[in-house]
Amino acid sequence: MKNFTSVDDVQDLEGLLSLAKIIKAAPFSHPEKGRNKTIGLLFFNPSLRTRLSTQKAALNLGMNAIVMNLNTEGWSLEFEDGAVMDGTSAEHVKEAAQVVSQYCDIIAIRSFPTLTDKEKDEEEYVISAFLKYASVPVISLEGSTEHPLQAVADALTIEEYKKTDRPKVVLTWAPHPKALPHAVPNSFVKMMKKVNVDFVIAHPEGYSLNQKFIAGVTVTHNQDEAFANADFIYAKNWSSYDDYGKILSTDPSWTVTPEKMALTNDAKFMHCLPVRRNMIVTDAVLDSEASIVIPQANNRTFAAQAILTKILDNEQ
Ligand code: SN0
Repeated sequence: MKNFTSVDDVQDLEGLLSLAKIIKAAPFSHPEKGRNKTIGLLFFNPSLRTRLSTQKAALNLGMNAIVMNLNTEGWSLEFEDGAVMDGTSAEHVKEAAQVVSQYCDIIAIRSFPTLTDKEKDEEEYVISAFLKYASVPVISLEGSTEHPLQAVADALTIEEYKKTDRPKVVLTWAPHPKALPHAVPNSFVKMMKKVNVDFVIAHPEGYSLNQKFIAGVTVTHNQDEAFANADFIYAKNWSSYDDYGKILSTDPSWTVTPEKMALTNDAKFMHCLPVRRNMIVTDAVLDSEASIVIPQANNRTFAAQAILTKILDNEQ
């Protein structure tokens, strides 16, 4: 694997998930693989799990990890080719990406969408610029349209907790006070299309994800109907895609409650975290046996370690 910026970069998903399981059983068995290699983790936005689990994965492989919060500590970067830089941007990504490539063997980047400029977001203008100008592999730590490391951890978690060969998985929209990106649901949808699950998306009207991602997937506006017989409930908020970046609803009837969970086939509750309690999901569900959000977050390390292994080995 050269770069990992999309779920589509995985050629052999079954192989990747098997590798993640092997790594989870023995995370310290290849301490030499990353010797004298450095990963640079560049953040334009906040992070807890992604930062620490990717750093931990790198350390487990004997790599060095250096981290920088570019938004607060770095020079403000210019991304436009040919720009006259007479404004606030001090440095062009062209130099920045080439320079960081000399210090790091892998560059990993988190860059959320603007949620105002759809075109720019869809171009993944930050990650695309690093792909263009960096001379080393690039990993997405959540871009504007995808969060592929999260999706690998999610697939691993479903694999571990499923009770049937083909479980029913429901991705449900849930209310949130802020406008949130589409990256997590987009990558989750891409991933669910690649694994053996019966997959349904439930959301209120106006919250359709980009057709590019959901083509061929069953979508309903009836959450109760979707929850019937579900084995996994994956809750997530996202802002409107059609009315780009807007909050059209905070309808509390979409919050995941014990009553909603009672409609399922004793489903497990999943969320990528951070989660707004009693908005997305009530305390009663999040603190119940049904919730697997903590082991789900733990799998972030093994997903990242599997991806780093593939990149270091230059394997599919
Ligand atoms: C991000 C998102 O893409 O939805 C990161 C998830 C891994 N989530 C948030 O920004 C939540 C912020 C909040 O205020 O709850």
